[in-house]
Amino acid sequence: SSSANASSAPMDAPLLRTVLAGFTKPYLQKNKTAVAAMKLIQERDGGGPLALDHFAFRTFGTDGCGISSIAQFFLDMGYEVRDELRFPTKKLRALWFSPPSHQPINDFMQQDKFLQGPLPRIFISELLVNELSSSAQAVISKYTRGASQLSKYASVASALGTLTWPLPSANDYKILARESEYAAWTLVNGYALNHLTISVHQLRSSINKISELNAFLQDSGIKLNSEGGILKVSLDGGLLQSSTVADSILFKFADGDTMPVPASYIEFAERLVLEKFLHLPSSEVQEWHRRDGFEVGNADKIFESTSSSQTGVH
Ligand code: OOG
Ligand code: NI
Repeated sequence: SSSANASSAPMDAPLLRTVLAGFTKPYLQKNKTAVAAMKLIQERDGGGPLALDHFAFRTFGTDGCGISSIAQFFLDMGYEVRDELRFPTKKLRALWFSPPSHQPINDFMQQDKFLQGPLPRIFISELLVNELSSSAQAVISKYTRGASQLSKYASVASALGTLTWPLPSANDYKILARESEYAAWTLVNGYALNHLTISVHQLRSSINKISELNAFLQDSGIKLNSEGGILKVSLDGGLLQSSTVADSILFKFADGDTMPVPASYIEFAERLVLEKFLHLPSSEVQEWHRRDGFEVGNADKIFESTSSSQTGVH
């Protein structure tokens, strides 16, 4: 048929691959710990490419700046919306999106051959802005109102490492930080890649078990998020996650003030083979034979990777 169908976008769509790589460029420039962890893992694992489990973004759920703004690019590229996750205490909700196919794209990030493997899932959260205090809402809307008409360029802004709203003031940042560290993070980082996640079970050495990987990273001096314990395990036992503590970077605010703010972090996920596929020889196990999706209990603790309780920066 000649009708346009986003969900049948070609698997080798160069735009998707190039934009995914583009999201990682500002991330790799800003986040020393993420880069250090990736290098350590790659060297320890024999130098092969690292497969990616998912990319994550944060948004303000108001004025058209929420999940849908950055999700649109992925939907147009053939991603499909999957489950909603809710975090009432943090006043957040999230959606995750599955890639157009589980086929490996072997030349993903081909320039440096650093990241290859299956297309990553996408995890996008949004702050339920209308549940915040009126003072926090007033601060957020100062920025999101003007950015509303730019929301279709969220992915452009992310890949190019820019905000869609004016440079925030230090005072506005502080007002938000008191009430929601997620809000403060989003004000200064915008649509920046919040983290990418290494697919632990796709590694080839003994660090393809997340407990081994965590020990290796900690022995190498990488600080991991300790909220609720280093290792986060889903209720069904099939999704195991850990993450670093976000680096702090010096942010120059609109009024000239400079303050350290949390940037991004890196996550690690091991997905176990589902019970009904345990009979398969390991050489035949595909990504879709494993525990898919996300887990509220894990995610709730992983969000803390950028919080002052983990970074120690108040
Ligand atoms: C997302 C935290 C949740 C996961 O994989 O469950 C998460 C965030 O920090 O924005 O990444
Ligand atoms: Ni994640």
